[in-house]
Amino acid sequence: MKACFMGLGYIGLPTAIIAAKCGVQIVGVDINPQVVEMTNQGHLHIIEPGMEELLQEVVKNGQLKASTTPEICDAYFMVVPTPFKGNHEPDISYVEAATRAVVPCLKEGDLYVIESTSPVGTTDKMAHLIFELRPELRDKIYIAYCPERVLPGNVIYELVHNDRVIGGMNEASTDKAIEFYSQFVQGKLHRTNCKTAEMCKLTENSSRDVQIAFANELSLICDKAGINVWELIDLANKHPRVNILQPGCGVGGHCIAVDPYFITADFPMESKIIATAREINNYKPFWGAEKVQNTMLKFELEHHRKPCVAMMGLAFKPNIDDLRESPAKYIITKVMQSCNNANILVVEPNVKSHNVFKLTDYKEAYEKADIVVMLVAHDPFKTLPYREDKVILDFCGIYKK
Ligand code: SAJ
Repeated sequence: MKACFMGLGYIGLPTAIIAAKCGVQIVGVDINPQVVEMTNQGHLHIIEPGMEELLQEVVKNGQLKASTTPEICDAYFMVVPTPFKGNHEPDISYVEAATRAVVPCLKEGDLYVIESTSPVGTTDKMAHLIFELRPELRDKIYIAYCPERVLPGNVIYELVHNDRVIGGMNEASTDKAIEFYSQFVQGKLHRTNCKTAEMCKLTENSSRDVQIAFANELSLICDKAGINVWELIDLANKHPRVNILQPGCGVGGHCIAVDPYFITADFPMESKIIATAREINNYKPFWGAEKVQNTMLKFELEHHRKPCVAMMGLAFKPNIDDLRESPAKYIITKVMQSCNNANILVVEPNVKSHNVFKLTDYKEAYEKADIVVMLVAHDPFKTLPYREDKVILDFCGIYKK
């Protein structure tokens, strides 16, 4: 079995590596020649614990090679980004480009799978494109959609153990895709059709977005009402059928803050809760920045000097070094712009250095600061004792105050 993975990013590369480890011959394709070169040298261009050792092993034993162009294989996987355009409209141009690139390689009996998070109907659209370009392949190839579900940082375990949803264009396509994934997935493989599988991925991330929005909304209400939101949620969660998530400084990353728009763009009249959740979660970092600015002004009025402020955390969630689409980064940038960078200490223990922010050690910043803003619940921050002599804005529940 020889498989081609189109896209060697945070999902494509680990999946290709795990499949190679389980005996599939892999050609990994990426448009970025640097990624291809690094991969062929056994160097991981993404950050994922334990993955580089596996890459080196499969490159060394010839199970995986990378290239900028696809070649003739038995199965093709589209694992490219699906961002959104200006007006939150999904952009499936990378999926289309990857599909066009593999079409000349397709032959009777091959399997074509989309893993990229995609709006409902994308698999049908790509099938249409394939058959337009290669009409002789109609009913001769297998087409399916199979979304990924892994949590960055825990990919090796989750790729193998998570259940997967597999939706074929027809029963034979579902069978063929299940046959492929059962080579390396130990979780259950659930059968469905491609539209349901596409919607399932969007539903999973929208569900989390809505639940986080509920927690964030509570935090706004509690702030006004003078109620400790952390205590409130802990108490409400004592009810056997209530399970509220934690508020934070917003929703970051490239999945949960993006995927719900793939539903709202296509079903605007029907997706009111999903759209509102997006608004609430987008508003939270804006609210956070205002809160910090107001606290700084209050301090200045009371103490007749500008405060020193420690901004604790830059990443988009706890204990990772990924800063992309981070609400904490947004808050820091906004606050710095409003005060000409004066007296702001930026802390991110998971990153050595940053090209925009000068980073300060977390203990040093905490010691020096008059105002401490807890933005991300990184583990090291939890070791800092609560200090009554400082103003502490706890946006992520370090002290639950
Ligand atoms: N967050 C909160 N409060 C919470 C939980 C999370 O504010 O109680 C925030 C985080 O700080 C972060 C954002 O939400 O800014 C997203 O973090 P996350 O851990 O919820 O999710 P991601 O984006 O790292 O990964 C998600 C996962 N999806 C679900 O849990 C439904 C993962 O399984 C998916 O594979 C991934 O999206 C993806 O690639 O789609």
